[in-house]
Amino acid sequence: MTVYRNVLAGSLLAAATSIAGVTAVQADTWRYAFEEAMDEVQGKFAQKFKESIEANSDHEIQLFPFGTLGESTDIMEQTQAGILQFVDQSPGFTGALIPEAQIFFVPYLLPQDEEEVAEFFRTSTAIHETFPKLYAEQGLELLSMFPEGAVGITTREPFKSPEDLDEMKIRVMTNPLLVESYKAFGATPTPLPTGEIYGALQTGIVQGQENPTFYIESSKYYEVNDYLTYIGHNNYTSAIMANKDFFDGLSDEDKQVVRDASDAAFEYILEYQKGLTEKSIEAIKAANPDMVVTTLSEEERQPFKDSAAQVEEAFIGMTGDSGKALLEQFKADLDAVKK
Ligand code: 6CS
Repeated sequence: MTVYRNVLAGSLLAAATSIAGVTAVQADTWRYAFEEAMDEVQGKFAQKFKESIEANSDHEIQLFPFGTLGESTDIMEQTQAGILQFVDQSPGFTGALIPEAQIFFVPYLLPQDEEEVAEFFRTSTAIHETFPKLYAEQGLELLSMFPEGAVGITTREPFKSPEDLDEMKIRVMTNPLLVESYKAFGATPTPLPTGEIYGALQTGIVQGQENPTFYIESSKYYEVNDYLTYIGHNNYTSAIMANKDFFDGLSDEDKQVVRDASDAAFEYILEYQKGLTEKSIEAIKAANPDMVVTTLSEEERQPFKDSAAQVEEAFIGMTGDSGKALLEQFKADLDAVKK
């Protein structure tokens, strides 16, 4: 009997070891880099994504915040090369790789209303069908595009009109359409990587920059600029994607785990941002009591709005028929979510 028990125990142990062995082979560590710090919007999204993947599979996610692996263009190259499995890169930078992604820089295209913005990202055919094909051509599986908040412009001197922006150098992300957009606003656009913004503002290489409010607060641009102006021209967009070969090689079950994690992080990040702009403005004012926060009136915005047509034309010039069709789809998707 004892012998029988020992044999049985031995074979159970062997079976358990083999199951453990199989599990160990399947449990991978996936690397995910993003363009912001852990406690900024992209970092919050990434942590939710990680939490969901790790709760629903044996895989582990290793997070690389801004600065740990280089600039935005570096983490994109590393993802395309398969060194990283996931990357969050804003169309502001992807626009240099996928010209159509620059659509997010046609001024006044996205609505101001946060719920409309959220619903657009949730339901848009352009986002869920057209863009995935364009990203796939670059070896990327697009998982989610999400908003990061209304874009504000910080400057050394106040402005209310395109004339006031004359001769002002404004730092922008490195894509040609954003350059066109700031030219149309009357300014002198200066494309620079993220890591150079603060120094450029401090030394006067540029006199201003644009970003969502939480980022202006966390990056402390209020230390070097005293004016924060909202002209209502845009909402900052970001996107998370996977290396396509890696994603295509996953089991159907793992693909679903990844998609579910991305959906969970999307809903979470919309909720997380409720009231964030207002909170950040308060924090900025507390840190720099000299900060003047201005929201231009409809009338004051009009000359900036008038420049949108010229930027739209430039977008079509850069992207041809593909961009034209995308723009039409984008507008139809936006119409569908207008309240
Ligand atoms: O302006 C930039 O370069 C940075 N802004 C934000 C909101 N996120 C990351 C990006 O690199």
